[in-house]
Amino acid sequence: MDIAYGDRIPNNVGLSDNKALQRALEQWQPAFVDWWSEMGPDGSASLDVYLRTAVSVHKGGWAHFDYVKMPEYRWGIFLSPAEPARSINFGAHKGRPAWQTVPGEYRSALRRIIVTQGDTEPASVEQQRHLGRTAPSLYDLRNLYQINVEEGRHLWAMVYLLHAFFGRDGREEAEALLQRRSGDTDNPRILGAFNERTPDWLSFFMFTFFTDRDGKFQLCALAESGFDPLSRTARFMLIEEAHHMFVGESGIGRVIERTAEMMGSEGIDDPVQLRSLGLIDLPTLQRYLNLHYSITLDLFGADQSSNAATFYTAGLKGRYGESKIDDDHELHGAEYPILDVAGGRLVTREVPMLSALNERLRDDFVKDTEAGVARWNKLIARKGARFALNVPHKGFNRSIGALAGVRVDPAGRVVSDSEWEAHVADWLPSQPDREYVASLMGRVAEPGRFANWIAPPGRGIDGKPLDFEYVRFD
Ligand code: BYC
Ligand code: FE
Ligand code: FE
Repeated sequence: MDIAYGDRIPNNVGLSDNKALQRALEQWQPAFVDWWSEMGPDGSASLDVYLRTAVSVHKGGWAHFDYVKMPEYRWGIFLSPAEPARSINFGAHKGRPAWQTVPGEYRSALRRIIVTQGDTEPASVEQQRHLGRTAPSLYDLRNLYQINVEEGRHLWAMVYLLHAFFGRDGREEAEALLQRRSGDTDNPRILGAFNERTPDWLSFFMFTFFTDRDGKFQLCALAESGFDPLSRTARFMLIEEAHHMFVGESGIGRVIERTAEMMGSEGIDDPVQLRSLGLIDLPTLQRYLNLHYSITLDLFGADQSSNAATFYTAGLKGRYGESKIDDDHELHGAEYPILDVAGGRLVTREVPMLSALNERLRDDFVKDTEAGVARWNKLIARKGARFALNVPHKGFNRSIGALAGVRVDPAGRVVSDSEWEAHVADWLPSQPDREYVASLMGRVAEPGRFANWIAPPGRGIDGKPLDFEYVRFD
């Protein structure tokens, strides 16, 4: 089905044929707009931003670029095309036709997954709302806003599922999604990482590299769902997610380029000297990496989780690449290694794979992350700098799962509290690191100009030159 752009809510789900649903969503819409104006990008309402909007769900020409004022962005409901005769490909219902409505016995589990996913989307917009004030270029400002409107659309995607399939309690959950606030002590967002601050652009790029990548892996697992509307929704969201991770990887890559250039061509390795040149030294970058990596690892949940086993057996949430895995897709008798502490050291222990599916998805994420960090290291080497970034051990700085409360250093050694205290400033961003990075932040709004601490990108957006006016302020 093509996208109905004439409708108040653009959609390809035939909204105009379902008046009750249309009315319910049209009632939620003003609350969303209010939330956006209160918690969305600070001071952005009158700006003209060169944004991409989805106009089709088919491969190739789905994106349309033009200047848009963000409050007028056409947030809508887009599902990837249905696969004819799709069946459930894992769990106890393997081989049966995929569900087009919610199976009664899994209603609350499914709602919980959708609410958890939905909660992260507005949370990230809230976390990023001040960043526009200090964007290092118009190009970067535009990318931030693109991500923000798409995370807003991801919220719409989950709210559609809640309204269309969960009746009154779905509508209540949809309202609550606009009421929780990132970092609020009384009514916080559901998952830890989404209550952290994103105070500067180094954090923002790390967030989009690591935390949006959790989005990728969770959405891939949901794209496998036997509940077809969730699967189709997740598949369309994944197309947007790719750009978010690109912003993170290329953003950090450009910081590295600037610093490694100075290290390689001038032979300056001393962080103090690099800072005096207004650059972000690589040890500082490593500490930010350590923080965002470990916070994001926690997002995958406990290493052993009965929820995860239930989600899988019920056919609601699969593994990454489920249909490409060669096994029984029910995991009878299968085992999987998880980490544990024994005799003051980290050890691995085999447990039933069904209970370890969070760990397995985390490990898939780890591999993807390592490949990205290896690309950064190539960049460093190409500039002739002698430094390598490391992905810390999976047990480092964890707050969820069996290793919560165990002190593990980035190399994977269990350490005492006093050792931790003595070294934590080498491992995680310190107050002086944060102050230094904050001191670099300041809006650069002249087309084609970039802040000193970051290199320009290789090319512009939508084939436009780097000095294109990606955001207009008048
Ligand atoms: N923080 O059995 P467990 C994205 C709770 S990112 C706080 O392991 P489960 C995006 C848990 O709720 C993708 N609490 O949980 C990225 C449970 O609470 P109760 C988001 C946590 O259910 C960037 C208890 O601990 N999508 O899209 O197996 C920008 C026991 O835990 C945390 C999803 O996450 C935490 N980190 O696993 C914008 C997909 N972790 O019941 C967007 C949907 C766990 O004891 N969510 N808890 O009160 C899920 O599949 C699962 O809920 C989780 C948790 C994998 C997150
Ligand atoms: Fe998202
Ligand atoms: Fe995202």
